[in-house]
Amino acid sequence: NWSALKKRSKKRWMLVTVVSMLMVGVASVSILAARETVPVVTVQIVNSFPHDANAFSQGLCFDAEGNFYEGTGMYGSSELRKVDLKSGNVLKVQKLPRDVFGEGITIWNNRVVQLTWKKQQAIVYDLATFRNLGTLRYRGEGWGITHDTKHLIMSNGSSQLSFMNPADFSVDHKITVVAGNRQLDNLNELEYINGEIWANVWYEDYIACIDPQTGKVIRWIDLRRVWPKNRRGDEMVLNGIAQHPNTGQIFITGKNWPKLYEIKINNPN
Ligand code: DDQ
Ligand code: CA
Repeated sequence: NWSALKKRSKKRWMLVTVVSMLMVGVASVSILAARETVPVVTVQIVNSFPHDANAFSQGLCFDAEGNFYEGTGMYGSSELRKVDLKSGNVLKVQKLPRDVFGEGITIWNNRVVQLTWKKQQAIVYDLATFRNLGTLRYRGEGWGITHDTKHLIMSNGSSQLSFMNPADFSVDHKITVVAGNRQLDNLNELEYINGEIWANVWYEDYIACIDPQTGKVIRWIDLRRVWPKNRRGDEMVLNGIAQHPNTGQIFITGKNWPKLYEIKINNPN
C-alpha cells in the first residue's frame, strides 16, 4: 500500500528532524557550558606598528634589555630575526636550513632557543651574534616556547605543556591544559606573563591565559576585533605574543600579518 508507506516515511522524517534538532541543541549547550565557566575579556589596541607580511610568525620575545625578536616558519624561508619594534625593520637575521620549519623562540642565559616543527630538535644561538651554538633534542613536535624562572615551557600542538630543564632540555614535568571541562588542544606560541602562561591556540581568535600549576584556563582574551582587514587567508592565524620586560607592554601579531599590535586588556565586567 503506497500511501501507507508514504505516511510512515513522513513520520520517520519528522522523527529524524526532531532528534537531530535536539542533538544540535545539546551540542551547542555543552560548548557554551565549557566557555561559560571561563571568563572572556576584550582588549583595546593601544598602538600598531608595521610587521613584515612575509613573516610566517611562529614566536615573539624580548631580551632583558627590551630588544625584540621573531622566529618565522615555512620550509625554505624560516628565520630567526632581531626586529626594530617601531619600524618593523629586520636588524639581524639567521636563516634556518631549507628543510627545517622554524617554530617558537625564547631567550635563556644570553642564548636564543628556537624550536623546529618536526626535526625533534631546538637550535641554540648566541644572543649577541646569532652564531649557531648547536642543538637540543626533544621528543615529538615543537610549536611554542617560553620560560618561567626555573624552566623552559614548551607546547607541541596537543593540550600538554612540558616544563623542561634549561641545562639539558630534559622534561621536569607536564601539565594538561583544560578550558572549562574540555582539554584544549593545538596550544601554539607561548608567553609567560605575570605568573600565567598565555597561549595562542592554532586557528583560534582567542588567547588562553593558563594557570601554570593546574593547567586551568583562567580567562580567554577575545581578539576577534584585532584582526587586520583581508587577513582571513587559511593559515594567516593569530600567532605571536611578547611582553616587554621593563614596561610590561603586551604585543601580539599573526602569521603574515602586516601589523604588530600593542594591546591592553579590558577589565572583566
Ligand atoms: N604549526 O606551526 C602550527 C605547527 C604548523 C603550521 C603549518 C602551516 C602549514 C603550512 C604549509 C606547510 C607545508 C608542509
Ligand atoms: Ca612569546
